[in-house]
Order: sequence, then structure tokens, then C-alpha cells
Amino acid sequence: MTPSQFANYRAIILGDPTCLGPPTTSDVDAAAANARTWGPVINGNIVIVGTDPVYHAGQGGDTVTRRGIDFAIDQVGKTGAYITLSCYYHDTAPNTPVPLLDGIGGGGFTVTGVGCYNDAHIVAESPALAGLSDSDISNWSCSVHEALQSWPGGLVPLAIARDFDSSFTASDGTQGPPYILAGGNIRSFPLSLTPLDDSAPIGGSHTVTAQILDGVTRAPLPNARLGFRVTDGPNLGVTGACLPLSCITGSNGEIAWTYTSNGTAGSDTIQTFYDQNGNGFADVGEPQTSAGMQWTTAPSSGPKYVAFGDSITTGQSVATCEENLAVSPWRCSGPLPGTPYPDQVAAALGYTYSDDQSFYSQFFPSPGFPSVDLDRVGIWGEKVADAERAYLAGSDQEGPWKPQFAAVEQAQELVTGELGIDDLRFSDPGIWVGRYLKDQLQPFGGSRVRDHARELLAQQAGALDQMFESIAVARANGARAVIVLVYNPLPPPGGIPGNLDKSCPDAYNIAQTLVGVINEELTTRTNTARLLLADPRPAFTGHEIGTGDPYVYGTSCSLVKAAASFIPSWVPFIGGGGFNEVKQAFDPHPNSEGSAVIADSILEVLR
Ligand SMILES: [Ca+2]
Repeated sequence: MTPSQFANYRAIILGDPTCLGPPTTSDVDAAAANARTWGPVINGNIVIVGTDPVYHAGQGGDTVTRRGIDFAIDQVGKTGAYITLSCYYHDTAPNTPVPLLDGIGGGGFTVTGVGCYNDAHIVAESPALAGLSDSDISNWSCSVHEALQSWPGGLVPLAIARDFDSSFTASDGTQGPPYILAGGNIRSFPLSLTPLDDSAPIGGSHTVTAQILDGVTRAPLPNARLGFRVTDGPNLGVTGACLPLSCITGSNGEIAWTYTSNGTAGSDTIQTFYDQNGNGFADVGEPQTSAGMQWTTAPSSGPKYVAFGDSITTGQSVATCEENLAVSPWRCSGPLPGTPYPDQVAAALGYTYSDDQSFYSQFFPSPGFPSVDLDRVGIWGEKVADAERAYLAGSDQEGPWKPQFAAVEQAQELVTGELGIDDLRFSDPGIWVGRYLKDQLQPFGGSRVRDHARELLAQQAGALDQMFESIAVARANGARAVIVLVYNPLPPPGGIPGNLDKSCPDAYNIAQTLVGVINEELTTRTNTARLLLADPRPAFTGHEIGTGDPYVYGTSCSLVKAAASFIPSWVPFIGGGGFNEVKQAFDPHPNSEGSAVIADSILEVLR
């Protein structure tokens, strides 16, 4: 199942199979195998139980199960979780990781066996254990099978194995490792923190508010000195500020504490403690509790729409591409003969954009940029290998403009694009003629073209990984991402009635093989990453090179003519005269109509 399928459920329940284990059961092992798929989906109430309430149904366990499941499903439109560890970790060694929980709240749970422990104590208020008292959950023989030693900051101990050890001091000052954790609708008592969990882009500040109550009267406790610290995560040990500055509570029993992210993404655990002895440390026995904070890499501002890719994206044609790397990140300067598809998508979605090609050439890597909604960063002839190299270097090889993948990571609302077809030497008719055409004429023609294309593609697996990782960053910003499949610009055999050029079917077959290999790869990766896929290929049918109403600039599918020109690439030969005419005749780039149908294929999947 995919994350979105898990997210359709009201709760994920991994119940107690009546004290099985150790070891774990096959059902739980199956859940552990894809813990990072379903775990991050959980955004509702969570309860994690380190015992076997089903076995003890008659001793209060039935209520624990019912309350826990009611709690998990309580938030409409969210996915909660009720998970028991049953007896899987009974008598296990200290600090044993729990792979089953790796996807929850940033992961990092460890447990220890506690023998057969019977002194259970509730240390927070939550519907997850509503109506139950310490005596209801104690003396089950055994009440506790395993206790937690580490867990993400957004979860709060609900019940502890009191006095098993002094590894943890609860919000009421009692000691012992927790064996029931909860997240969501829970408030530790009498010392609590809000918000219990939050997230924000790196670099910002975050404020938590602690409140301490009188454990008996429940009235706010004044004159209490509270301490704060980040005990785990990227901002471990950070200095923050209290309000009031003294960190001593007033009549409302509250202190706010603010700290600033150091710019590293990750999950912080923020602790507050009642510093009863005033030594600035959280001593054993001083009430303490914690909250979680997720720092994300999402920038606080960036373009709404980033369009990456190769020359299909740039809007140029062979005829108008005046190669000038000094001034143009699109690799071509000069007027655009057609409207690039990203501009058409932007217009349809109401994004503002600039037609001024000089604008991107002045685009240095600057976090403050840009002021327009569309950042069209496709580069003529760009390979995914080029894009990866530029990204890793932090600057483009050919100019001062921002690497495409760095731009992708800033997208706030939408990313579109594709790369990779040029890695297969699609724009290199020299290899078509020198290698592919020859192979095409072999028995079982085409398979060697495909094998070679796959070989070339396999060499770029890491670059494609980077492309999809950068898209994942944009996804974390909240952007949608659409991968655009590559069309075949050449007419199929018989596509041009009366066409007598015998090389056209070979040219078509070679192109079809190359396009097929990259599209297969892009489709697999797009589906794995759960992105959207736009397929403009059907719209190009009947509008290929040489047809009456072409959506591309080329006019001839004659590979023989292209061969005759010994074309090194689609970029025009400077001062090339007749060579340029042949290249123009074979030009595969989309004209305005071609760009329009690509734009339509994107808009269709966004609806
Ligand atoms: Ca202290």
C-alpha cells in the first residue's frame, strides 16, 4: 500500500495478539518492513502500549484497548494509531531499537524489558486512559512487559513503570520508564508544554509555553522556576529566552520559551523542568516533560512554480537558437519563436511570469529571489548528468545562474519538467547514423539501440536519484510535481502518406526506442515517488515532423539527409550555412502548438 492509501484510514491499529513474543510476530514484522511508509502518515492521536491488555481484558485491559482505539480514531479527517508492543520485548536488553515504530514522529524508539512489572502510574491526562486509575492498570501480573527509553519529542508518557529505575522523571516528579506513550490529545500533569508538536521552516524561531499547576488543587503555581533545554535534535543545547525573563512563573503558572533554529533540519525534543533546587539542571525527581519540534528545509519564500528540463522547456527552435553561453542560461539567446509550455501553464494557473530572457541570466543563487511566480530554468541540451553536477557544485558549469535542481527545491506550489532524454544522446544524430542506424538494420533491429540506451541511462541512476530527491524537497514545501513524458517528434511508418524517404521509418524507430527507454524510467520513478505524470504523446499523434499540421519545427524525417550533414548536435553550427538548414529540417522542438498540448497534458493532471 502507498502512503496515500494508508492515509485514507481513520487509524492504523496493531493490536495485542494476547501476549505473543518474544520474538515479534509475522504480522508485526510485515508492518515493520514498511514502517517508514505508514508511520509518517499518522497525523491524528497516537497511543503506544508496552503491555498486553487483551490477555488482561478482565483486569482492566479491555478498557485500555477500548479507550486506546477510541482515542486513535477520535480526530475526524486524520489518521491515528493504536499500537501495542504486546510481549514482543519482554525481558529484552536495554536500548533495543523498535523498527516497527521507525516511521512515527521521526522515529528513534528504544525499549527495555522490565521483567514482570506491576507498579503502573498514570502521569498525564488524556481520553486515551479516561476513567482508569493507577489501581486499574497495576498488579496484572504482569502490568508492564516492556518500557520505553527513548522516543520522539512529540509523544508524552501517559503511564510509567513507577520506581523500576530513575531513568525518567515524569511531570509530577515520579520516576520510572514510560510504558504507555501518547501523542495528540494529551496533557502531562501537573507540568505541561504546548504546543506538543509543531513544524516550521529552518532558520525561524519557535516558542513553547510551559504551565505548572498545583498537583492537588490544580490551581496555577506561581513563583516556580522553570528550566528549558533542547535535549535532542539539530538544536541540541541551544540557548533560548524565557518570558518573563526570570523564568519564574507568575499568577498564571506559565513561562514562554523561545529559541531560534540553527538552520539544520530535523526533529528537536524540547524539555521543560521544574527547577526546584535552582541549579539550572533537570535533576532526578524534578518534574519534567517534553515537546517535539520538526524543522523542515522548506524555504519561507520562493517561486510558486519552477519549470526545469532541457530544450523542450525553453521555447527555442534550432532556427532561432543563437548559442551564447555568456549571456543565456537557456544556452540560446535571441527571440523565442514560440511560447514555452511552462509560460502557458503559468498563464493558465494565474501565475505571473517574465518573458525577458535577460532576467534569468542575471539570476545568481540568491535566497531572496525571485519576484515572479514562474522560474523557468530549463536549459537547452541539458543532461540530467549536467544538472546533478551543477547541483553538487552549487553553481552551473556554464554560467552564474542557479543549478536547476537548486531552483526546484525552492518551488512552493508546482514543479514540472523532465530530464534524461539528452543523456541517451537523443540530440546527437551523429550517433543515430553512426551507430543506431547500423544497429537498426540488424536482425531484431532496435534491441541493440535499446540496450545501449539502457546502458547510458543506468550510468545516470545517481543523477536521476538527485532529480527526484530535489523534487521531494519541493514536495515537502507543499508543491505538487508533474513529470512530463517525452514525445516522439518523428512520424510513424505510414504517418506521412506518399512519403518516399526510406530512412524515415528507421529514424522513427530509433526515436521511439530512445523515448520509450526514458519514459519507462520516468514513469517508474514518478509512480514510486507518488508524483503526477503528464503524457503529451497522444496529442502529438498526426502532428509530427513532416505532417500537414506539425507541432514541431522540423519539416523532414529524412535521416539520410541528417546523416549527410554530419551533425554533431542540435545546436546550430556557427556559420553553418547548409548544415543549419538540414538541422532545422530535423528540428524536434515543440512549436507553440506543441508547447500548448504539453501544457494541456500538465493542466489535465493538476485538475
Ligand atoms: Ca534542578
